[in-house]
Amino acid sequence: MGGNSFVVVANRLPVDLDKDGNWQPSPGGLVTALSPVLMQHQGCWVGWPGMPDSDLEPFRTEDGILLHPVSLSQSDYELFYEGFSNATLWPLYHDLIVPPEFHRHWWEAYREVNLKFAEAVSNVSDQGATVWVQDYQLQLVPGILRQIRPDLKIGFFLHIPFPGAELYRQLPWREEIMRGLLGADVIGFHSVDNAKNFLALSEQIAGAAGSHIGQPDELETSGTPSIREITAWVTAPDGRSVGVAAFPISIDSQAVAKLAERPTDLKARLGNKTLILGVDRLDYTKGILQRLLAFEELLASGAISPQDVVFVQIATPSRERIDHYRKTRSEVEAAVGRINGLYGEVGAPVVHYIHRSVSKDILMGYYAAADVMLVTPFKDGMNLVAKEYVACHQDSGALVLSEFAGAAVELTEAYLTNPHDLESIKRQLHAAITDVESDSEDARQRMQLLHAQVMEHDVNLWATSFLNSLEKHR
Ligand code: ADQ
Repeated sequence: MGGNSFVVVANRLPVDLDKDGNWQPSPGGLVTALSPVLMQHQGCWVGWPGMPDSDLEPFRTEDGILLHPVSLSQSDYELFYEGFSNATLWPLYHDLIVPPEFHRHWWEAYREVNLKFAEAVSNVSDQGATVWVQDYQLQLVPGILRQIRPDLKIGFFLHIPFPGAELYRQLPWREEIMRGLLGADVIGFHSVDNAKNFLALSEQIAGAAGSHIGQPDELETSGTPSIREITAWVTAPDGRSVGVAAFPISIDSQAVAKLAERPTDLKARLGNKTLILGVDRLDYTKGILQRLLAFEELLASGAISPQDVVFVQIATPSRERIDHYRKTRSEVEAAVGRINGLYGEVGAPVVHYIHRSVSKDILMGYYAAADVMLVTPFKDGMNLVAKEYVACHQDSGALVLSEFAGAAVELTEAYLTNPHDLESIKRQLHAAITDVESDSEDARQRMQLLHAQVMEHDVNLWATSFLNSLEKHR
């Protein structure tokens, strides 16, 4: 029992089992963000190891992080993870890009699995330990822990957007989830807008529960992206005050920039053309098809030529059993085939499509070589890919970035675009290509500003700011 004074709990452990049976660090925003923090704090990570019905003992990563596996059954995986987390909450929190499904048996599984995670955390946490709960899959964990372990300091961070109250109120279990979140001492979001959405909703729902928001005006004064203090307080139904604030997540900027220094022959292998890059999980929120269509229309109009440009899209397989993900993959792959059929030559495709995960050093080589990075989500909590690209470029290249990515709040010097408007993507992509091809001074200055922003505001600042707020609050 106990033994750990700092515990991170997330749906997944930060490792994957490879085909030789060895644990490898896994890709994904959360892992990228938290690994350096845990190594620094000698912390313990509670999570699911990634395969159903496994019964594993705690073990350590090569970096020395202690991992406590939580066992999920095949049915938990289907109902809690694929169902409620990824087919109910994910689309609801991303502004209904596809319709969320509401099923009572998925909700039951979500509650049971959250209870299982909370019990696992309770078992490994010392008296008075700090527990940092991560993301939308575990929103009931703070509330359960508050009941069974009132001695703990509990933080919660949401990695995806928090929608407006009008959308959120569709959720049949909205009050239970709000009460679950309000079990935390501090609740963190990527942006002030997300925090405001949460405050508005907790006012409506907490009103029903007989509590109120304190000092909501403080949010108004915190509109700068770098603010990392408690910005508002909510009085939870049990009378505790809960801090609510924006903590924009970031990357291990120095480490990323260093990896990008290694020379690659990628540009030469691609015929020294202007290289346009996309890197995403293959998810319908990421707008991969839209950017391909914009690229196709620019080729069709003759604004760009297959002799001069090449597009590489790296898309990690994701949630492949869920219908909307299958559909997105088919649409993307059909577009890649069509564009290459029309504009590619034998031995020289105009779109290169990689549908697998790649190692960090190879990925950084792509970022470093890319002249234009295309990041076009319809909605994204933050988007670390945009920040990784910027860390790899001191004063070269260009970032085309969706206004609807959380990163757009900080990366204001990017070529901002509305991914719902194909003409807007075409315009900004074309401007970015033209500017880098002409080595424009303006593009260089823009990248310098972006680079400075990301180098200064790194993941360590994000984590220490959140943890300091949690410490202060108690
Ligand atoms: P994601 O939706 O996974 O994260 P993102 O923030 O872009 O999106 O993070 C993806 C991470 O995976 C990046 O670090 C990237 O390098 C890596 N990656 C992507 N494709 C890869 C590939 N083919 N091979 C190897 N690595 C790959 C969620 C939210 C985001 C939020 C993060 C962190 O949806 O909005 O920014 O959490 O909070």
